[in-house]
Amino acid sequence: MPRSQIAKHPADFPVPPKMPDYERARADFTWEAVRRELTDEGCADLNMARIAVDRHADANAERPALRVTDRHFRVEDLSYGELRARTNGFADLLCRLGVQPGEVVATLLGRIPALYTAALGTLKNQGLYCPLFTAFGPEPLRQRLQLAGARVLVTTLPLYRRKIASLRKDLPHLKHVLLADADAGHDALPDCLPLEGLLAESDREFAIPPTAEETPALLHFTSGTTGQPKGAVQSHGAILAQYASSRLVLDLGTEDRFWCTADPGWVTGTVYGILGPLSTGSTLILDPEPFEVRRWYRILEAERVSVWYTAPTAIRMLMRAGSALAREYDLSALRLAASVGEPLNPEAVVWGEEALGRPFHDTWWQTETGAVMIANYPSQDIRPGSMGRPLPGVEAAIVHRRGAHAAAVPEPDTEGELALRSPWPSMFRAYLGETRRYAACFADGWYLTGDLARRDADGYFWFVGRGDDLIKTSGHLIGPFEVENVLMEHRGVAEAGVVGKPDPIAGQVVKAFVALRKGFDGDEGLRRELLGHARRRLGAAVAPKELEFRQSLPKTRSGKIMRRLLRAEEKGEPMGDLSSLDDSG
Ligand code: 6R9
Repeated sequence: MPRSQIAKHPADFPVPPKMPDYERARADFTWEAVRRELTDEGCADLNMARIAVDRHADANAERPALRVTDRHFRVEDLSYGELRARTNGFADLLCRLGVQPGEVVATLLGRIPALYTAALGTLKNQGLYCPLFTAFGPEPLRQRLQLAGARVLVTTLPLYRRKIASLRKDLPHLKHVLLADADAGHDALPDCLPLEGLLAESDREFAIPPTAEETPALLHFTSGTTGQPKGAVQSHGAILAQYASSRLVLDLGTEDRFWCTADPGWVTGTVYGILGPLSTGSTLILDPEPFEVRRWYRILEAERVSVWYTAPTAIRMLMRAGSALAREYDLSALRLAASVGEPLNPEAVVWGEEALGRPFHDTWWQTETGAVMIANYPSQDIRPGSMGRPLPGVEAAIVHRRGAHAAAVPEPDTEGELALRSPWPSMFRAYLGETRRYAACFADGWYLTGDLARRDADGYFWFVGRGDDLIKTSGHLIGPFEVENVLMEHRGVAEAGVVGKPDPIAGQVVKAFVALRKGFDGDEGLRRELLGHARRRLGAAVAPKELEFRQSLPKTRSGKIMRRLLRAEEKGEPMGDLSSLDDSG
């Protein structure tokens, strides 16, 4: 692993960097100080939406909060004052619809203003905000909406027709579907309501009920290796870590134009696509269009993006298009580029420096951690290939598990499981309805992340791999179990095993191995049929890209499919002697 460093550029910081001395910042840091900074004297109200929106609207209502581009690069600004009014309107609407605090409001939306209105308005009404991914097919959506017991869904007419309408009968809890694109006063469908029309009738004032730090706020589904998806719940107090990391990791402030390219259906889309950056008073650049190399460079240039948060898959696609293309654009406004979601190879860090004039700063976190926990800070030297060092206020370690115990390994450069000392403000407070599964994530005061890593002698962490079977494809976490279940629905399938196959652009692609029942032929027609079935049920983002037939799949003595062996085979590693393996795989 390269140990070279990319030195920071002092001239890049016209404003002094937020953390000139890392060790000192760690020593001086307290969450209490962050709490004091964000709340009024003597008032412990920690409502996320108040901190993200109203606090800034009160100071300067005119400052742009959202800058929305359209397909033709025309832009429209929405000020903090307008966002306050719209989110008040949404909270008022929820009240009028009889939606109670604690009930789940889900969104199935791209990056359009309605998303921000619904997310922040829900938080003002103390609802639980649950984003869903628009590239999911009906099956993952049904499962998540059911598990969440969602009361309200905000979506668009085409998404409703394609993915939700047929599920409605399976969702008795879902009382209201609000369509963001239906005309005011015009009921697009009999069982849906027009969002904009109702907002126009709503009160633009809303008294946010006093919100305690532990009031539940966010619900993000993340995949498990077995069983149903897990609903990780964060409370309003998570805003402390989301704000602190937006300042220290992303260096954000009121002068910044910040672009987070993450899809709003995943945790990064909520935490750094909405809450963290707004809490610093910066302006969010929103592009509802899909990835396209030239389009992205044009946005960076035209919108004078100063801080950019993106993912390795996108960076690799930009790299493939070449650095000459990047240099055609004026990216002089860009002072910080950061990455998250998958391992960032050292070449990508260096390429950023060459092509964009800025190296990529890697950052690490998970749905469960609620905010960045480990990072290469803008004010510090980057160690290419390393995830960086823990956020001040957070203690990270490499631990070894023994039975129900976990012990920190003091020696540097030892591989083990990455663990974080519990708790911190944005730590998940529950897996919805699954106390045991939640408790199993903790041992001896540590939250166990499931990732394997090393820590070097200087305290930098290096990602080694996942300790489980989950697949990261284009930065999205996919559970093999969900995919296997859908393949098993087909009458020809006897066994299915799903793994991540290494891919130069997406990091991993979803690959299925299938053993057929007697009487079925593993020919091209059936292969296509199965891939088509999976795509219809799961959506393009989750369905396997490749499918291979096998006579049988490797199993443990108790009959569990050993994905680890299928994975090793994909990497060209020897399968070893199957007979000697037991259930520990
Ligand atoms: C924010 C997010 C979490 C998993 C995590 C790890 C992988 C995230 C990474 C990284 C290597 C990084 N991951 N950041 N791996 N280097 N900088 O992605 O949340 O979808 O829950 O995924 O992603 O395996 O455990 P989530």
